[in-house]
Amino acid sequence: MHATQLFLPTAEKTGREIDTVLKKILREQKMPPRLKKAVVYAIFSGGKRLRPFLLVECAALFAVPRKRALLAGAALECVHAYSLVHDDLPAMDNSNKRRGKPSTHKAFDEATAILAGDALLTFAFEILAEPAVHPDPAVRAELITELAKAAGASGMVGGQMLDLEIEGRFTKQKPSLKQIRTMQKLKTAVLFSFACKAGAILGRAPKEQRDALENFGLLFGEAFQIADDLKDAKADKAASKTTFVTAIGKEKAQAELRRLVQKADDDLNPFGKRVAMLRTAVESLGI
Ligand code: GRG
Repeated sequence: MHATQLFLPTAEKTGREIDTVLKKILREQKMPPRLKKAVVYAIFSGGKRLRPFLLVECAALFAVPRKRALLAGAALECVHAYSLVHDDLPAMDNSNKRRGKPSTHKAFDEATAILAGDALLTFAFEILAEPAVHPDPAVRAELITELAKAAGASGMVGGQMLDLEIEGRFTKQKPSLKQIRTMQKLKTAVLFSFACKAGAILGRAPKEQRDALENFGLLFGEAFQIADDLKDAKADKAASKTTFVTAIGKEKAQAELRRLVQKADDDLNPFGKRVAMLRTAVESLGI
């Protein structure tokens, strides 16, 4: 079963709304036709839109107009799509398939895939700078800063670097569990954390609630990564890939997943009944 299967009906509805927003804003973008084709290919190839779903759900807690949350979610999805395009490149994970289809560099070529990734990354910040995201420029600036931090060298890009190191490209030293944990946190969880925090930023949430959602997103992301690794455990072992699961074994990883799910769920307590959907999302990772 896929990690996110349980709460797909609601996530799917948000996903469709995100697709509508992305289609509209991409239609208005001027760029060379081949680049546009590659960007469209990369972003409309069946992603679950999980990060925008979390952003929209968290923003709803503070009565943020849905249109604003969807725009910010679309920006976040652009960053996610870029990361997958670049991750699949021969110099990175060298993956010919993504979501069951040829990866972008296979459907086009390497140079076009690199540029499509670059375009998606920069496009994300262009979207967040739009007044339609929030009338207050200070809120938009905060979203831009936080996304830059989450996606950049101290976040996802840093995590990808650690992943290459752990893979043994530059040294034969065996990675510690702490290093693997840090890598997974940066590579995956920080972007989930941004998703939840962004909802709070858009809603000008009080610090306590914003911190709780930021932490919730981090735990959700860590749990999501372990759930994903558990799903891929057999293939990862065969490919000698180092993940939390291959490092500590399936049983211990399951226990860690349950612990993270419980902690993430606890972070939602201050929000009462309004977080039923988020709770279902969390539970679907660990059951
Ligand atoms: C190249 C800068 C750079 C970063 C790459 C995110 C990432 C870092 C690599 C992707 C490879 C990977 C397996 C990451 C772990 C996180 C993960 C499971 C991503 C897939 O996320 P989903 O399941 O993807 O949300 P969909 O297909 O639904 O969009």
